[in-house]
Amino acid sequence: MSLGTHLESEFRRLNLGARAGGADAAAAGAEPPWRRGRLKPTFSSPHLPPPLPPGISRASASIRTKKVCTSSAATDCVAAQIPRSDVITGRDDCNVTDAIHSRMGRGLHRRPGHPLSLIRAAIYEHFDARSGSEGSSFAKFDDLWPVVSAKANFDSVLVPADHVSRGYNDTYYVDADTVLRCHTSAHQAELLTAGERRFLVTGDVYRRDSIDATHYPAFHQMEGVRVFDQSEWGGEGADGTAFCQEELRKELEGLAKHLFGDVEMRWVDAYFPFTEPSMELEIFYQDEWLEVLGCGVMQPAILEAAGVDPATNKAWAFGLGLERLAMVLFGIPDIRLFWSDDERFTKQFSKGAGDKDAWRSLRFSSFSKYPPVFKDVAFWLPPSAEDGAESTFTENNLCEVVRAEGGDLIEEVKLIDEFVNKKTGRTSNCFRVTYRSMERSLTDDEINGIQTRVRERMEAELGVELR
Ligand code: FA5
Ligand code: MG
Repeated sequence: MSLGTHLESEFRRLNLGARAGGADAAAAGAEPPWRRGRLKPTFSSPHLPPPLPPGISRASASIRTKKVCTSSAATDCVAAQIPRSDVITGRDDCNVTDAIHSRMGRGLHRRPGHPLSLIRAAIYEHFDARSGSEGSSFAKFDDLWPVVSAKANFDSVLVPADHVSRGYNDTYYVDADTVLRCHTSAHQAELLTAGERRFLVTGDVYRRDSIDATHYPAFHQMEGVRVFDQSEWGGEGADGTAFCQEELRKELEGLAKHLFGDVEMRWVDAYFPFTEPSMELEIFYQDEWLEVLGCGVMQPAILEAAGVDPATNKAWAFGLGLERLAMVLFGIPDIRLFWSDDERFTKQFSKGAGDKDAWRSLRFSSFSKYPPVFKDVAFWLPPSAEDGAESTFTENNLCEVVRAEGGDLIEEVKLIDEFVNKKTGRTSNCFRVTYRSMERSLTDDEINGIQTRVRERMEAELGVELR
């Protein structure tokens, strides 16, 4: 699959990878042009860094976290640990918001008795057991600083200069050269260069994204990398890439079995700039296929730039979504719950704190389902969005505005209608915003107030004409 096709088809899911085959690819390829036209940066002048050869970032080389959250009380761990001015500069080349800053530094994946920490430990258990039998263990990193150079996040893993993920529409930039990492792959190159050959990196990552039950703009990934030398795949004549891919497949199927026992899953061909071949693993959950991880055989150029001879070494790499796996493992229905301080949620998992086997039996039981409130907003796109030029209106920008006003009360933002007025040629969209609290009933006044502010900001900031 060409990268061009990738750019057209993959924006909605905001993946660094795109499916290379199967029914989903056909569906994605059928995306109408007005959707493609939305793939524009937020800022009129995005000042993207020029393409650079793969290498190690200045910023990410020094990023072992000094400010660490170890408390199990959520309120002790708020973002005060990362000064606002470190990530919100007020300049044009910064698009980090207060809503995002408020998620930083929470350390959910390290917090005892949090589901993300429990699943992290359960995954470690799998890799520790594997390496025990092989005599060499996986190094584990879970405190690498999430603010990295654009070079580490993109260039060091060969993301092309024109790749959609680099845009301000998709990634949070602190400045033109510095981003909130959008994947843990940002640390591959520096760790390989530092001599690591088997490692796991767990951390919070950030993406401007759509809003629904399985997407959140701050989430957690675990990266895994393992390098093999040619003695392991049988020397010169043998196919090291095929060997590596097979090892990877077995490793991840073994992990899925360790976590879930028998679960319905499938492999889907994928594209990532940093692996070839590439695959994604999906698990059948709540009547749908849920993508839980991307992986593949590392591009030789990444090894080479890190001082590892690609002629005699091959590596696999994977990046898995911890929330998605924890949703399946514990039966958590909505990704917002991971951020909840409601004791009816946190207490269900805190008993896992000192018990290494607790994850095997813990299941989330819904404490209550409060009614949703639906609000539709219909508008004409700004003319720029229609002629394919850079536009202030994109779905990600809309989601950012909605989230800024509604926070975690927003359950979903979904396009429900779109048409072109034949006379004027203008395009109309209608989005449905679903409001629902995980913790209480909402009042009409409260939601009307939020929706009014959303509408005002849509006109003022996104250039749309409300209908
Ligand atoms: C990546 O991020 C690649 N870096 C993964 C990778 C690593 C591939 C190494 C090859 C080698 P992707 O964009 O598909 O790929 O994200 C990986 C996983 O993160 C997804 O499968 C999903 O489980 C999770 N994820 C992605 N976006 C979100 C989101 N907005 N909210 C929650 N989870 C998400
Ligand atoms: Mg993906």
